[in-house]
Amino acid sequence: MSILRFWEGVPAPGIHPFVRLVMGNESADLDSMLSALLHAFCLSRSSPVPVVPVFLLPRHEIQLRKDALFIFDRFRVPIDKVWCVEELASVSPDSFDLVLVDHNRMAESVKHLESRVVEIVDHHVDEGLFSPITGTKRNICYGVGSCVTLVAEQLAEECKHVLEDPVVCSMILSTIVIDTNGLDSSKKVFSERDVNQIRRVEAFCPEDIRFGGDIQKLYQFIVELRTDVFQFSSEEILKRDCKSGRENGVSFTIAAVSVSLQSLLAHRADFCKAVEDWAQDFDLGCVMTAFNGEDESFHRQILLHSRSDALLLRFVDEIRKLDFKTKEFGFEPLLLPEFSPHPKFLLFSQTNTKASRKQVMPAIAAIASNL
Ligand SMILES: [Mn+2]
Repeated sequence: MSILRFWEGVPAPGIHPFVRLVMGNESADLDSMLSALLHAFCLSRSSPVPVVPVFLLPRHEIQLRKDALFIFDRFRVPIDKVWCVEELASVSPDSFDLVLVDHNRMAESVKHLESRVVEIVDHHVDEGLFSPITGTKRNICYGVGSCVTLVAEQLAEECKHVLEDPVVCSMILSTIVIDTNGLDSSKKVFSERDVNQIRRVEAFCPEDIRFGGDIQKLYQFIVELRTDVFQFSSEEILKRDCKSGRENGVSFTIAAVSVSLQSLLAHRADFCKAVEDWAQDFDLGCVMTAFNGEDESFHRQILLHSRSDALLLRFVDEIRKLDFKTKEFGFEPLLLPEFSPHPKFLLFSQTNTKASRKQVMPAIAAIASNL
């Protein structure tokens, strides 16, 4: 069966007494969405029950992800068939089991479904949860740039022919290119395995995706889709790629944004207010930016916010102590003419531009657990 036909045939909730769900993480970024779409197909070939890809976001928020929308439109992916949080909420937990892709810790919103998890494919640090899941059912490889790389490796073993399908190959290529910042090891942590998958699929991609084999051109093309946020509200920009957690009663939420703090603060008078509203249910809100500056060099920044000045100071103190010890992030106070100092917001530039949320979030979780 072709992969498009598989997606067309994904059943609506309630049609079958039991299904297997393949769900990406709550940021619902390109990697999570495409890992769910591709891995669901891979599993469907040997599954006794129907397999359903799930995007962990409200359906209307798909519109905020222009990189993913480009791929869905370009290849006519029937995303109306994919389940989102609405469909997930409409079925009883005992009518499905769950495969996690691109995460190995459940988001707070779906924590009650933990007992349904039967398999994990992920490239984040293994947090040691779901300990009964072992062996081939626990494919967690930290250091690989993209979860799609792990999914592609499995496709290569189990249904090699789809790795010549232009839709499948284009999805794999564009995701790995984005997750490795165009194979630039000064900007992202990735591995040889990502490079191998790019080399395997690129020849099968149509020319408007391949860009003549120029990985940087494809990277720039997708980055432009991601950074084209001008028609979005500040709230939408914060919600577009967001993850949250809770440790020891301290909750935090972390947005990844692909434009600079300077430009957000200069062009959006409401930006700080939007951060306060977005993070109001959390003890700590972080906005991580990653962007090319006017000099074309790559930068990362972090804005930390808390309603509680005292908590914010304690938190910053701890993260700077950790950073001083490990040199992992290289946080330095960031002074911007666009921003007047405010006790509830602290801004830093991150001189180690390799460390993304994949590295920063576990550090934040570790600090929260000791506060
Ligand atoms: Mn990922």
